[in-house]
Amino acid sequence: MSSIVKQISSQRSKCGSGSCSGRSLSPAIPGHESRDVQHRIENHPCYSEKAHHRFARIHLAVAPACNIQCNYCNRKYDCSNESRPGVTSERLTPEQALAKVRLVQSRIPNLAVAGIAGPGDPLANPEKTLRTFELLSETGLRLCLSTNGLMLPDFVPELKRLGVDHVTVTINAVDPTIASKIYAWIVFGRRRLEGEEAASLLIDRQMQSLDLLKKHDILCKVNTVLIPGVNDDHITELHEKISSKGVFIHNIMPLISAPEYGTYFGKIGQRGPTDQELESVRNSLPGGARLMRHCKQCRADAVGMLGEDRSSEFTLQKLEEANAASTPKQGELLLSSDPVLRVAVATKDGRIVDEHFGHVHSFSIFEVGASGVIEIGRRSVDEYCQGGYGDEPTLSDTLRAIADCSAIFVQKVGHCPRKDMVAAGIEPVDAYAGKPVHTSLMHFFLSKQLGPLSESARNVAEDVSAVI
Ligand code: CLF
Ligand code: SF4
Repeated sequence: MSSIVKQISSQRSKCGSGSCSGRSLSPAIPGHESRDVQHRIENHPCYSEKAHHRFARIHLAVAPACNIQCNYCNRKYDCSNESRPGVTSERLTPEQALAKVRLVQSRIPNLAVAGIAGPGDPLANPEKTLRTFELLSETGLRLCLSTNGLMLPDFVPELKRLGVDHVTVTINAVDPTIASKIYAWIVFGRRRLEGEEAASLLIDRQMQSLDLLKKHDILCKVNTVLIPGVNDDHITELHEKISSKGVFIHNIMPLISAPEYGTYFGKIGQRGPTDQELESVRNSLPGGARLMRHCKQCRADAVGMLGEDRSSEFTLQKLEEANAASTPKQGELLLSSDPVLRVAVATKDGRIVDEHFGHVHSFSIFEVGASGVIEIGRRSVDEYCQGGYGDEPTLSDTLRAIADCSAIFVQKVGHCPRKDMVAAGIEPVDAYAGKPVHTSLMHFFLSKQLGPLSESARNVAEDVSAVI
């Protein structure tokens, strides 16, 4: 039994269940973001419309509980703030979530983002959510969170520490009278509050959240559920308020309501907006945060590109079957007969090729093949640059430490070490300086292997090339 399968089995038996800087982040003109922001959204399918044609995301359903009751939500189903009503997800433990991500990474090479968006509110389940992000830090994926914002002020610094760079807060009103028509109750500090008292507290906490996200330089998206006759005349005020707090992008989503979903709004016959009403509200907004128009209201265990649903390919049962069939050793790709390249990458955080060869203290070692990219470990080396000159014995030791790699990705490398690398059979590559590690590795691999690969792989290569 593989270690992954053992992990899953033991978790099952336990739970028994099977679903920088204070810079301004708000671009005055969409499409003219700073290089830093551009880099942070270029492979996030929700924050960049361009990226949603090229990159996939996975949602990890590790958070079952919620601390508020939205009138458009039925607790039998997933959090409607990031999910269509009426679909349920398999709950995962954090360890199962990591195993699932590993499998998906091996099958969907353009996977770029891992998000936690339910099925309840991630921060009403802080242990599971934070533990999952901790485990995911080794995957090289962008980490994303979606929350109602009630508990967010307590966790922003921790989320930043864990590498969560994108946070969505669902805010449906900034006026307590209007909000009290949308939320039945909230639970805060062991107290259950209702009406305008509950709505005021929730809004205060959401506004605090936006300030803290800006302070900690985390990109923020606000989701708003458009509810005709309830908050449709209030969207401009809401949009101006959140824009003034540095929110990057605003996603105004239609209420999806039907009696069979069993929600309060469904029962009282509250309708959702027509396409024309939705567009009219979006088009009436003044400048400020850019607008997201490509949301697919995906489910809390969504996998793949936005708008495609591959979650059924990655259920817990499929995960167990795949691992039983392949029994991969740690560090091996699932399809061991595939050609595989091993590459040493100079990267500080495992995500970006951002270190000068002369300053590296450890290399991340990756294997890349047709079935995906996987990090197999880190190798420590001594710093080659000794303040103006390179230390030759250190260079020899470094090249020995990565002798099994066919290439080395660096931000920059000098002429002398470059010659020695080539002589040692290791290709120095600085073409991906400042680029995402996983995408760059896949682009490098596909460029080398294009001939023997299938048409679909060539399509992936073209997609990846477009953003490199
Ligand atoms: Fe998921 Fe949400 Fe992150 Fe995207 S979804 S947690 S920001 S990675 Fe995206 Fe799906 Fe719309 Fe959400 S299309 S429902 S906006
Ligand atoms: Fe439902 Fe999400 Fe609202 Fe909680 S925050 S009540 S899970 S829609």
